[in-house]
Amino acid sequence: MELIGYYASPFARRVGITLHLYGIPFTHRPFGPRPDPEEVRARNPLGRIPSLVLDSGEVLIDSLMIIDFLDELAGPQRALIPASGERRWQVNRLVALAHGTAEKSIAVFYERIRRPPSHVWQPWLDKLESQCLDGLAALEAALAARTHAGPWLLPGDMTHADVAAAVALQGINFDLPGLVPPGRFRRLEALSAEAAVLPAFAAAVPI
Ligand SMILES: N[C@@H](CCC(=O)N[C@@H](CS)C(=O)NCC(=O)O)C(=O)O
Repeated sequence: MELIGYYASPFARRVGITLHLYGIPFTHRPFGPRPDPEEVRARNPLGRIPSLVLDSGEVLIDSLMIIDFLDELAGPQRALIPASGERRWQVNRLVALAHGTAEKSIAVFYERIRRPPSHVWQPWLDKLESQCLDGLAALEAALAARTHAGPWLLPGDMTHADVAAAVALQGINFDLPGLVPPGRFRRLEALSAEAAVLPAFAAAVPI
């Protein structure tokens, strides 16, 4: 199995971390859409990362769909989300929030870095940045509302929601230094620090 996409992408990184957490062997091909457009487009007609190339040669695209596939491969005992029930939609609810926050952060990144300064529309950039911060604030509020002990968003073991939340915050701090002042989302920072020391996170660091 081959994972296409560098870990500076929060979407590729979450897939890489999930593969490591599940103990699924894979080869990482750290291509990116800008330095390696042909390599990326050869696996994904949309020219985006991540893609997962299966041993059969079949290619899966989009981190959410890839992780859904990996959950089945890992099986119900190891999957970071139950197959059904309330906890499943609670995990997905929080993943959507964290994943959406990461999407907004990438939109900010493209506005700031890729667009010529003369073509940046500041009110649009301001809106994207505040959507990004609002997403983080909602995750922080979810952590503040917990009635259970432990570092994670939901009671018990770490779920996809925690991985997605940690990846979103770490990705924002990597791509957009200064956007989030340290201490602003201290519960989320604590969750992120807890996740960052796990071998799966350490094996998939953005460069
Ligand atoms: N919904 C997709 C988003 C993937 C995505 O936007 N990847 C970015 C890198 S972080 C990309 O490849 N952008 C290039 C482009 O859209 O042209 C997923 O979850 O995998």
